[in-house]
Amino acid sequence: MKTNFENKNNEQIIHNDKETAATIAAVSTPAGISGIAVIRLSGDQAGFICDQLFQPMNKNFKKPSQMQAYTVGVGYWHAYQKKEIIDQIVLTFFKAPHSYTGEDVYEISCHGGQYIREAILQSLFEAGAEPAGPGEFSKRAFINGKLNLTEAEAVMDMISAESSRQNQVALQQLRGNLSKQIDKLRDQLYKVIAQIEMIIEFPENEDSPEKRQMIANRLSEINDVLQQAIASFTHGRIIREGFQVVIAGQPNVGKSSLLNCLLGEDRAIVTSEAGTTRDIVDAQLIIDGLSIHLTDTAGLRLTENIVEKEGINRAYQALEKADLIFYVFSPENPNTWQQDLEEIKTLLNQNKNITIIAGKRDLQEHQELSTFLDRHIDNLDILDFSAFDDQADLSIKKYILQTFEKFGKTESDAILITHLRHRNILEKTFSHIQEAEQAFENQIPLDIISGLLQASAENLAEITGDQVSEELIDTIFSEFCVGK
Ligand SMILES: Nc1nc2c(ncn2[C@@H]2O[C@H](COP(=O)(O)OP(=O)(O)O)[C@@H](O)[C@H]2O)c(=O)[nH]1
Ligand SMILES: [Mg+2]
Repeated sequence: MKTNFENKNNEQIIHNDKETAATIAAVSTPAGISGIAVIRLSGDQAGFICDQLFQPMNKNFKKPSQMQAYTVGVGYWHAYQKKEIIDQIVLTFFKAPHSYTGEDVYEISCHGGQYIREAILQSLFEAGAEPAGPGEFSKRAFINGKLNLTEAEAVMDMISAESSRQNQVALQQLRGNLSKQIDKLRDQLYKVIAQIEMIIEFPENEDSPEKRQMIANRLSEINDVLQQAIASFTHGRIIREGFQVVIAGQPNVGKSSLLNCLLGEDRAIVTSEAGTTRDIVDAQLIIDGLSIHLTDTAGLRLTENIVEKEGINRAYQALEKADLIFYVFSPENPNTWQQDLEEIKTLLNQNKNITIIAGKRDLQEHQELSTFLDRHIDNLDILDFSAFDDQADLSIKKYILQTFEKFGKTESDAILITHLRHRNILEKTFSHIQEAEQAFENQIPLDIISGLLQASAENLAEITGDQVSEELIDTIFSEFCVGK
């Protein structure tokens, strides 16, 4: 669709690109019945569209297009061409460029009924607005320089945050922490490039072993910071995505009882029959502001039952993604202990992080289990546990938190990476710089090295979106929800 309108200098602007030209609308609050809902409208035509549909309660109120910026108006919202009054609403006006998207934005706060929401949205479309795509408001904010990419990603993270730590890392990112650190690294790189360029231009004055050594030192300092940032992803990913704890072991050892105990509710079915849990049971737990994803699995045993077999396959899939595995032993099945050791060995070969739970501590035979484990297990933590002990959940929770704290903890002022996208870019930058360092050592011509460093700096800029392809922007924003 082509939209023609005039800008402030009365020049006719023809936008062929619907994405930047159209005035877009979407409901920004979730579906379902709520006290109020907010519908957002953004674009040059927003005021004109509202004029057709909004009737101020007070006759002395200005119409939407003439409202003072950052004020609200109360009034009636009409269907297109005044067919009916839909709702009594509050209209808020954010004037370009000081709005979320950088364009004129009107927010309609209406009553949160399904009919009202849909009818108001429909009226906006009939009056000339177009449906906003996923993340389109944020994408416009990015295009208009209101947010950079890391900040836009942080907005999404804040929306999906379930725990205070998730919220805190996202908030830091939204406040520009990461962007500033990345910009600083880029500045440092450009300074090195400038020094190299000086040597290329004025070799007789600028080239010296000392100067070359200084450049080599600078590059290795930059790469140290990059390496630390890459390593911080182990910690950062867990904060953003949650700590994955998977409970595994033979049937009937008390896995589901452990899950229930940690959750403080009877989530998974517990029976004395082996093979009760056949599917994966996922649950969420928040310990000290950290999101924990707990997974209870089917007991690992050979079985002919098709359903149980599938359950065991899923158990192995869950184990692959685990950050921490609680491998549960029970004093009641000494005949499977040896097999358990084999299972653990296999998991350890896959670099899994395992803690042994010596379960059913309340049983008399527990001592034998302890002796067996002490004899056969080294280098793994062994926790005694009984589902019938009131305080058991507290010590296990504390243990989970301590284990998480050990994961790649970084210094507080260091860069903390929480997105795989950022880590991949940092890794690429790191290897480019390493290549440049090598080339420098091997006396490769300086213009080649300068080119390599230039590429590294540009690569780094993909994190904040200062240098970024259209496709990447589309991919990132398409993961957002409609209305944001
Ligand atoms: N004595 C004792 N029995 C337990 C304990 N935990 C679980 N059980 C019992 O062991 C049986 C199997 O428990 P369940 O949690 O379903 O084990 P799962 O098959 O590994 O998930 C049930 O009869 C539970 O009541 C415990 O700590 N002590
Ligand atoms: Mg079970």
